[in-house]
Amino acid sequence: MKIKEIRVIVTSPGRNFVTVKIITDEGLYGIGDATVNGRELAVVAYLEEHVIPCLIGRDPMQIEDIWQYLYRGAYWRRGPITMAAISGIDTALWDIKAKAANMPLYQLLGGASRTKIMAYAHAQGRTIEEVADAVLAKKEQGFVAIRAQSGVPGFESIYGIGSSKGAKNSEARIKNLPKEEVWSTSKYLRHIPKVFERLRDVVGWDTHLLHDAHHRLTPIEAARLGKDLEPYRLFWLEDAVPAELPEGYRIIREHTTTPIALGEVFNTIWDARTVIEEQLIDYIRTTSVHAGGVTGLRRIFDFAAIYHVRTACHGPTDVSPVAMGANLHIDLWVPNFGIQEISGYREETHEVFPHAWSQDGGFLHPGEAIGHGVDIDEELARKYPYKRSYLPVNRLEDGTLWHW
Ligand code: KDG
Ligand code: MG
Repeated sequence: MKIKEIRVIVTSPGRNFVTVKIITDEGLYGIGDATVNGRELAVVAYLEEHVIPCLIGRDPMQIEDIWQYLYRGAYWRRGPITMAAISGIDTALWDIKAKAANMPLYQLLGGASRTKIMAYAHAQGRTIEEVADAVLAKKEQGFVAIRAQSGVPGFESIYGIGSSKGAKNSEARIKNLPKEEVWSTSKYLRHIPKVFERLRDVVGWDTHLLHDAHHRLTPIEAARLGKDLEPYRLFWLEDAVPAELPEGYRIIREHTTTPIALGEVFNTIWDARTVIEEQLIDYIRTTSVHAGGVTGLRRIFDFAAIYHVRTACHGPTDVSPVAMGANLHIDLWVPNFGIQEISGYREETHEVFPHAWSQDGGFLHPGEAIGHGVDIDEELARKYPYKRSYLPVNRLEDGTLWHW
């Protein structure tokens, strides 16, 4: 079998997605997600100009060799753009291999280790009562794990969820440039423990509660927040501190027993090494789309297992249903599974990416279709042209640029 053609499909059914489609001379094809939110076309150029010409005519069964060729062979290793391109190719190749083997991908990985995949949903609100209502609504839908995000009094936006009141007619929105938000860590730190105190009152103790600090704290601030949240027994505190300095997580660990999750912006096992090896985190949140496909993710998760770190694939709306499908096969197999995020997709996204994976209340399953079970309707995809779009940026009250 040989790789005959590779297409890069850019579509925007509600938001932008970059999808790789690898077609073989025997008619089998596979697809992979290569989306980097806000920098999509950089991955398209990387694939079209530098990756695809090297792969035509190769044996698609040699997944590991192709991975190493694209990773080591480029000399310029790692980074989100390179790794998303490798991820898209790798996921499509695993799709082809599983189809050729006539089995669902999870069987090829070693078979199912569980019958269903626990997922967590997002709940957010501007006020504590709005958050409480949103959490109860998710519980009602059958979720046993819920991430709760709250507005901070005095600020218009609800951080970390990508949209906010007042953004609609802002100058940035009109010019299609990044929206600017305002942030105060001290106000946030005072407010969040009150949110979780109330949430425990309304939701009880059987629902797992999670919180995402979205990289906004320093290590000592994160340590204090973890400590203040201990009475509410969080499932985890996510992305407390940017992990460019992984050693910073030692400070958090020394001060709190609140479990720590990290890794949605990691691209390789090297990014994850220190925090896993030193047992500074409890959950590793890498996904197939940003950390090197099925090959990269499997390697990270196996490494994490040695250190009692459990898995928690990132699953926001910008991780496409294709990567979601691949992640779910890994989730079903991986021995050290923890949880899977799902923030939900718009109807048109589901239509462009028909998938075998399914949701039953707060639990997911990859399905029994051969391959990873996700396809792309290319004709429909053409109806949703790419629109430049950015994540917001964040400033402190004095104008200093901060982490978003
Ligand atoms: O593209 C950025 C989003 O994926 C991110 O902001 C979502 O933090 C996120 C999460 O935990 O889902
Ligand atoms: Mg996050």
